Amino acid sequence: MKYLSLIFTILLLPQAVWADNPFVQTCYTTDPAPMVYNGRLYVYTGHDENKADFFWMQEWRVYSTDDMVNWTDHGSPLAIEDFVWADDRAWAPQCIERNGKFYFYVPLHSSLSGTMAIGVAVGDSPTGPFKDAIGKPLVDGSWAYIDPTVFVDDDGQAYLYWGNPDIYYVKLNEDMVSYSGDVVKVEQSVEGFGSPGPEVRKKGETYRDMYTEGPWFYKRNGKYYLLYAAGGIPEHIAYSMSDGPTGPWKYMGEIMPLSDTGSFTNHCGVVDFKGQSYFFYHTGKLPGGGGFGRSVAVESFTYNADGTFPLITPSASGVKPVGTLDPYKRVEAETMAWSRGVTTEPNAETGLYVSDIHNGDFIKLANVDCKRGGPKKFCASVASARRGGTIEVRVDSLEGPLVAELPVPATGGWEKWISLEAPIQMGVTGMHDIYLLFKGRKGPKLFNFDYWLFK
Ligand code: FUB
Repeated sequence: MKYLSLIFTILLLPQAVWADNPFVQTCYTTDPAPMVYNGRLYVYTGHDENKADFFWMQEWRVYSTDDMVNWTDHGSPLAIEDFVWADDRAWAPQCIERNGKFYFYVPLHSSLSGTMAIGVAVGDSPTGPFKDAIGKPLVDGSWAYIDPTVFVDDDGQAYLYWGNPDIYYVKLNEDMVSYSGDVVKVEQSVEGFGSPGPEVRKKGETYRDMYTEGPWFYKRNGKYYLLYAAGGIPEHIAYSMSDGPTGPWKYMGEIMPLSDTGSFTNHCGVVDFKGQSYFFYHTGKLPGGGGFGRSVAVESFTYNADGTFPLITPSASGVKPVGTLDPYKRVEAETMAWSRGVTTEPNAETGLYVSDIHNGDFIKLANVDCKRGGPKKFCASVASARRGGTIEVRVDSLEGPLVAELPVPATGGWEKWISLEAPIQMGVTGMHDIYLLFKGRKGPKLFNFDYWLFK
């Protein structure tokens, strides 16, 4: 037995790992807005409903990672219901931190104006809870008022840009929930954005490009960047640059050209994290997805020496890990590099958990550091109102060596949690992908899953 374990330990050599796109599989997610805070990368998203025939979006969601391959679902800390003046269209958000508070800017359909408006919510942590900061829209009264993007300049002046098909900005006050001066409409030109503004574009004329929506505004090395969805429908991503925060803008070309993503919209966000630049966008690539069933994805890139963008192509392979997952600390079940079949549910006491677990569903964790000695036990917190099932722990692939099997019994309720453990049956050391494969009676939902760890 000792020799067998040794052979398996030797065979289970560390593997090269890649994350996968789209990086959220438990629901449809849209319009990614990344933010780095305290060494962790957060992504704020919209949420397309299942089988939707329009952007009937009800809430925003937050995901985070510290290794770029394992993403933790933080659920939905903000929804239409949190804005008494709004009744529809929880569209593209952005959240930033200032002086220890988190400001979450969102477009919504306003029941006051009957058009679109931009609201701002505030919270004390990057994952909320958030509440409407002012009890009314920040700006209201135009169908063009969507897709806010926010940036605080080095001199402390904050700017909020937004708009489809016009581009607007205001100078935010230091409180981040009010502004000074008027709403300014940016004049679009061929030099600035590839074409003149929508009201003067000539029908039938071919322009170099065309600002559409989804601006993403930031500064890098003294240059200001405005990235945006362009070209009408279908959308590619293009950008303009400027020496000042309010222009004049210079059209710089495409970043993510059109390709077969299955989504006629695209929407980007850019951030640097752990020394690497990342470009977030969305596609329709999740099973059953499409133009109204979108999913967020990420690519890494390197700026050209002059600060311009390279062309970035959507990939299924995603990005390389920039950290490892420690399985000897509690791992939330809703932390995953990939999953099949499962969804997540909120619970006031335990927080988020993994639900909708059926026979054959699985969760993959990438770049898991099993360390030198290797684990002796697999522990998990589970609940089942029915017959339960089994969690198989497999290494490096779904068909990889089965290192532990944890039977899950009926626990008396879908949220009646019990902690269980099962022995690890062979040596697993070093870096591996871990697959938690769920088995049980075919058909019904088997059990719920809150967290796991190795001992
Ligand atoms: O997600 C709804 C809308 O679709 C966003 O506001 C736009 O940017 C487009 O992605």
